[in-house]
Amino acid sequence: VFKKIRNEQFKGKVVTAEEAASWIKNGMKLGMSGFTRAGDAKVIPMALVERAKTEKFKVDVYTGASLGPEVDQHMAEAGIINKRLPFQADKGIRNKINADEVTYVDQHLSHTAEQVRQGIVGPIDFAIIEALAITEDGLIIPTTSVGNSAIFVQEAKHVIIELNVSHPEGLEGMHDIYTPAKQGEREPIPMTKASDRLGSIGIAVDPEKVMGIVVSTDLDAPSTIVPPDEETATIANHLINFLRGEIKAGRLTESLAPLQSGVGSVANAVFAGFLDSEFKDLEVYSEVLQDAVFDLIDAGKVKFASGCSITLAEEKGKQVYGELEKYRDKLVLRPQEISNHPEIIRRLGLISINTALECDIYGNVNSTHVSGTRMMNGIGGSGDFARNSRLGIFVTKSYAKGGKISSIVPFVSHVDHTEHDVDVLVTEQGIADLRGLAPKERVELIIENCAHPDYRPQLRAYFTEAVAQTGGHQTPHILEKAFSWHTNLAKNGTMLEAVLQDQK
Ligand code: 0RQ
Repeated sequence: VFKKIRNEQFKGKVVTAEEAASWIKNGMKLGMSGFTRAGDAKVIPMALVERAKTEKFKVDVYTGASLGPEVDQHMAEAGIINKRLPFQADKGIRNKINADEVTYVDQHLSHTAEQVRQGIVGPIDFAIIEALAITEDGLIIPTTSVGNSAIFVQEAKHVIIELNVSHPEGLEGMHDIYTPAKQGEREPIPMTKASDRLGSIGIAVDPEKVMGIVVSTDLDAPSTIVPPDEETATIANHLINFLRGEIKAGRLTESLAPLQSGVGSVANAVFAGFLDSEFKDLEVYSEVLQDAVFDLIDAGKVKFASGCSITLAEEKGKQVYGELEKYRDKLVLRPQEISNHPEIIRRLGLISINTALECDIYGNVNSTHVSGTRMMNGIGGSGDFARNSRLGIFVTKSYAKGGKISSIVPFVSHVDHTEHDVDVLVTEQGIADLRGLAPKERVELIIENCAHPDYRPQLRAYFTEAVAQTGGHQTPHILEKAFSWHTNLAKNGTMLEAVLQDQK
């Protein structure tokens, strides 16, 4: 342990998780490390869960993104989370959110740091940060993610460090911590390439603010990603053919442009699809680096990857962390306000690929709310990227739940990405390039290329009726029918007209 605490001012601060947890009082606001199950503080949350057995209290939990089971399952189920932001992806907390037991702020991931800096989110009582080491200069070296840790440490009243001795030492040097000044006093972010380094290898902290250091050996919970299936592989193929067209049109070269992909099975499958492509010298400028990114590095397809966290399935994690040296000069981990910063996304001209739950005939996308009301995970970084990238691409299967749900609907039941932010839509059926098209021009393209064949006739019928009824307004809708597909699903268990007719 003392090899990892390399600054004298920190050495006397080691305490137990129980002691650190006892400092946390009812009503406090915690800024915790962790992004998509990577780099979370783990033992202090579990000590809080233990305390909840004999004491009633609630805290607000702010993080980088979704956390592993310690917080988003166990703390949630213990009933000690009052408010949570900006992203989650666990059934335990999702159920509490949708049962009105946890208040959830679903936020663009680049926005949290700005709101912490302004004191809108906060003031933060404790930053609880997992660390690999504390350097001679007193820098906190993060572990497998950076998330919002730097801004939490900067703005919190007190800091607790979870020194995790199980992570590989080779992670040191992979982080690039750059924190913009407050708005109004800010310089341009000095980045012109995905591989640029802007800051220091760790998070600067006033030693006076560090109340304790808790030693931990718990590893990150592995990602639960499922391997590509036939349909997600087909989605990847459509997308790759589309990118070939962009090269032919002279808008891209074989090294494309820096790539971003969202979290989840579809997004990972799309990246896996690049393995068999002719594209080369690719760069990744993303937030989560999932398994497929490392496969692409191994295959020599990706020459550099910038992210904010590394989230791997169990086997892939063993391989990557077992030979970290191999990836050292090809990787950098940044704070999420940099990985997701609109200024950088626009400057680098990213190709961004994120996942929709549903999309409507005009191109609006819902990524977060099942049937308009129930929270799934959250918008995450998808909005940061979609709006500001060169190409905002959304992928989804054309149907869900065995065909009872069409992913293409007349009107999305919740809007995360407006028709202005969605350039290209891809399903296993095909691809719709919506760029430069007016709403009515997009309709047939989306129906013919992306909707499941079973649903095409009823989508066309809706549009025809909407045009007739409005006399061809800019965006024709029949307001009393716009959500009829969702109400049919709720009442009768399917959106499919043919089945509904049979039921009658
Ligand atoms: O349900 O798990 O019960 O089978 O939704 O769908 O097809 O497995 O896809 O794992 O990629 O998740 C949008 C949720 C997709 C995710 C979403 C049901 C479907 C299945 C999952 P089951 P799939 P994925 C980077 C950027 C938003 C945040 C984001 C997500 C389950 O990708 O949260 O992109 N994205 N952030 O059956 C009802 C529909 C449905 C539906 C699918 N129309 N109605 N249920 N499902 N379509 C991440 C960060 O920023 C951190």
